[in-house]
Amino acid sequence: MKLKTHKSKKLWNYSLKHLAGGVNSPVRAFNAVGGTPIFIKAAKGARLSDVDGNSYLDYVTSWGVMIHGHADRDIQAALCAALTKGTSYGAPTEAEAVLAEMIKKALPSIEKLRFVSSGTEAVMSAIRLARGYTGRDKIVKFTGCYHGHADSLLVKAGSGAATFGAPSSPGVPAAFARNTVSLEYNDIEGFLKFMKRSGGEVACVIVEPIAANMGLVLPRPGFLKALRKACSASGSVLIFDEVITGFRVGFGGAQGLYGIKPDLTTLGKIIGGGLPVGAYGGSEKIMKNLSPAGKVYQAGTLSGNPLAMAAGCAAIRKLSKPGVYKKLEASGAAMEKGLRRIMVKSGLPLTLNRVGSLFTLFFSKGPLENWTGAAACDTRRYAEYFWAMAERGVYLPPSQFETCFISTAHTAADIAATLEAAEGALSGK
Ligand code: KE4
Repeated sequence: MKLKTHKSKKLWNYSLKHLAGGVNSPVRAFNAVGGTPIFIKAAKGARLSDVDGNSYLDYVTSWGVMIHGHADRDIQAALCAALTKGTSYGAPTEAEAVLAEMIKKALPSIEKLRFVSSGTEAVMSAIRLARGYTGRDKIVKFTGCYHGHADSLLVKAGSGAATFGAPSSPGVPAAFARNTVSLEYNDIEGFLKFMKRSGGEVACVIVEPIAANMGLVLPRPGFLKALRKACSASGSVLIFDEVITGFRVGFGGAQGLYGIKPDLTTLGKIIGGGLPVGAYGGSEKIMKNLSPAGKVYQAGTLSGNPLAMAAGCAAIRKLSKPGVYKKLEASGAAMEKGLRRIMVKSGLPLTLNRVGSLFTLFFSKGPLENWTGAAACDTRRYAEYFWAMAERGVYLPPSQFETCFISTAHTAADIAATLEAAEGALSGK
């Protein structure tokens, strides 16, 4: 049935008058799927309600933040308690160190950490720290991985890929981009060849250990190990950007899942329980170079904000309970089993990648192992699928190059309803 969108349309015109591009983050403008962005009024558990009264099963979950579902009772209670004591002091509080200790216990590669207010800020600071620690300027990233909007990372593979990066956005100085090399994700040989030649100039290699910003793309066996070995050999800092995978694919993140110890880790999303938080941390040897102990400067008015710390502690505490990841895996496996049946029945060129509660249905025959593969997807077909699912009460990421997230609030009945919607959406019924 056609979605009622009258109020969303009205609010979209209002927002376009006051907000740049009508949104506070580009993907929300629905450019990749067309149509009017859906304005959300409220959310509870696995469901979103929009301003026109439509209800959806939510697989964006605020881009992976809401692993416990929306308006979680325990997180809300922690926030209400913190709220009575004020909202921001700009001074140390106990809660910051408590949350830091919880994160360290989950991710033993982190001996010291620093909270900031977004994933971008965490990555930007980690890169500066790696450059300050090594005294080198060059950094290596992988095409299709997204690490936030810091200048050093808005860089696409330049001509000849493994030479200079080129800005992927106006405003990023070419001189800046030249210090970033973007290689192909999962291309072990290409990476080793580059590091053999230039590893001594590389301050850090930053990677999404499981890539979730080209749609979900898993590391090939040996890929992460090759990064670890080459960084150790060249004295480059290995940074795992776990803003998405941290506390998502397991309590120990992707580094726990794959048993690879990075030198620095960046975090965000889940650790803030729905409030703005980022974090970066690693070995004492590196972290002691950060101001005020060391000379690498980084600061932030709302870093370690009491409300965000309270929400983050509640969110991580809930994840430490037995059975949480077993439930997420069971939901993910049920989703995968159902989608694979529907994919065969549809006869369409489709590929499904999944790990735990993360999955992406690609409109391409695949396999999907890097950006080259992802870029070949039929994004027009994805856009049709997005709207067909929205009309059936399922809210997917408004881009083929994002990942779906299942929360602990999604029930078996929700998964079944989603599969029924997908069967209809893919068969046009
Ligand atoms: P934020 O600055 O958006 O908190 O985090 C940046 C970031 C860093 N690293 C990874 C691996 C990320 O996925 C992100 C941000 N993720 C996107 C969604 N894929 C945020 C959504 C948006 O940009 O609106």
